[in-house]
Amino acid sequence: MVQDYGLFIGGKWKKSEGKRFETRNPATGEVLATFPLATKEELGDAVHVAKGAFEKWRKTPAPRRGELLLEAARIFRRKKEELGRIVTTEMGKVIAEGRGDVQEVIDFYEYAAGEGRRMFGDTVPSELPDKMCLTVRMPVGPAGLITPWNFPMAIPGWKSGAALIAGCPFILKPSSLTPLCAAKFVEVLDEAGFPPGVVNMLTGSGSVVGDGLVAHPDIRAISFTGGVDTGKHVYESAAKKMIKVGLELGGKNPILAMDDADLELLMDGVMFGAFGTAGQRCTAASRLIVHQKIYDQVLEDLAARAEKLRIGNPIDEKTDMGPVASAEQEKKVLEYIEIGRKEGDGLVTGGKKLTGGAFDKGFFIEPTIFEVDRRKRLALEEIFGPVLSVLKAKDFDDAVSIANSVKYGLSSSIYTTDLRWAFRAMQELEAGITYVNAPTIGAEVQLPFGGIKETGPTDTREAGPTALDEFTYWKTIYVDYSGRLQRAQIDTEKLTGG
Ligand code: TXE
Repeated sequence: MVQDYGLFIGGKWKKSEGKRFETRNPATGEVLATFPLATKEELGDAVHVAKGAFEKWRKTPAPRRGELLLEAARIFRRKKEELGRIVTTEMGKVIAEGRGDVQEVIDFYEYAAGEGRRMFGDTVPSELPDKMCLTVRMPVGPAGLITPWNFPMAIPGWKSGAALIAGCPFILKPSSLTPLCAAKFVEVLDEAGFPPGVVNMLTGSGSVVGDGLVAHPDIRAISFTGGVDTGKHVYESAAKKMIKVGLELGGKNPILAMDDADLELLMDGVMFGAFGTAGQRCTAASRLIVHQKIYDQVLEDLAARAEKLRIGNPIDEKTDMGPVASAEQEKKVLEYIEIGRKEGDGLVTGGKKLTGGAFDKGFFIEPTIFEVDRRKRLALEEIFGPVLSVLKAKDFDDAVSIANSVKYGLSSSIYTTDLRWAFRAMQELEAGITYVNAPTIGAEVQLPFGGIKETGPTDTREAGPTALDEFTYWKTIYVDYSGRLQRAQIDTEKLTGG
């Protein structure tokens, strides 16, 4: 049965005045649920409620906030299978990855809960006697979380976990491709017992709800994951309010394959990195930069491995790669394949939409590999689909220079058995993340996640201890218990006899 959802505001599902849209399974075309396009007024209501809840939530001791996060993690664990299947059904990643999406929420909520008993600041010596100086984190206020469809539980999990432990109520605005995942996500938080108004969700358009959140004067932080153009637009309008903005905008992540690499290990990594989630990860390995000495061998092995991948309904445990997430994604990826052909890139394998039988109902594209010249579009632009560009490098320096020649800087990787190359890659690859002998994907929640260049500003990082930076500001506190006026920079002279 297709359920018609409302908007989650102030701890309740509310009917919306807005028009409705459907969410579908990208493998079968089946309608899964319907959701409203929230109106401007409803956005105003949600922000009002979140602002009201902030007063109480920020005064709730952080360890107590952490207990609620732990309770939510426990429910996510209990419902992991059910939620993982919803991720797969609505977004199209294979079921093992659907479960992984939910596991990432469990991991991060558990991690963030612990932060409730840390959230360390500093105590710093004063230059004057009988005076104490310290720094504490303060919550910035209600936050807007704008999320994409490719990690429909994990990304809301990262953003909300950090906002909640910091003391910020939030309004989640999920991608219109995966609102059901967001609704199920919010249901868990509701069951965990967060106070009304702390957790809110509005489905709707980027222009009304997304833009509206960024522009609203009472929204004090925005955490956004999505495309570069939208991200830049969000950054500009948030700058007008001078609020905190976290942006994560994708990548064109390279794997460097040196001539001393373990080729079996490399192949396993490239297959998972390039074709996991049908290439629709911000950290997907979309470029393989290969040392000329092993280039021919690698190309041959790659084609053989890619052609063995089983494409099909992602809910089937045996499927290696599911569909891309939407008709739009399919169009975009097929356009890039066409660009590759037109620009004279050498098609190694794949290159077609899969048709016939069950394929006709979904958005299935063959795992595709091109040999690409370093100046061509397939070598430089994010495709966000199952398309791998292979480039030939003369040596290590050449490989690094190709790797660094794109506008993105999220993830990177090197396969080598030589420590010199491994350590130089750690130093020289322009990226927020570098893996050694592992593909470009596989972030763990206890470490910072984010990039440089047009992947996003370097002053915020999701996950890890830095996650708090998106939702807190530093307050510096001076406590003078001398009982007299003490003047910094002036009375200090007397103390040192100066
Ligand atoms: O992203 P959008 P889309 C890339 C990837 C993909 C492309 C487009 O290349 O093909 O972006 O995907 C909301 N103000 N990535 O269209 O539009 C929108 O409703 C505020 C990389 O899904 O950026 C959704 O909730 N918000 C990426 C979110 O922004 C607005 C993951 C992302 O949508 C808005 C996804 C506006 N004006 C896509 N307009 C990654 N970094 O991994 C839209 N939104």
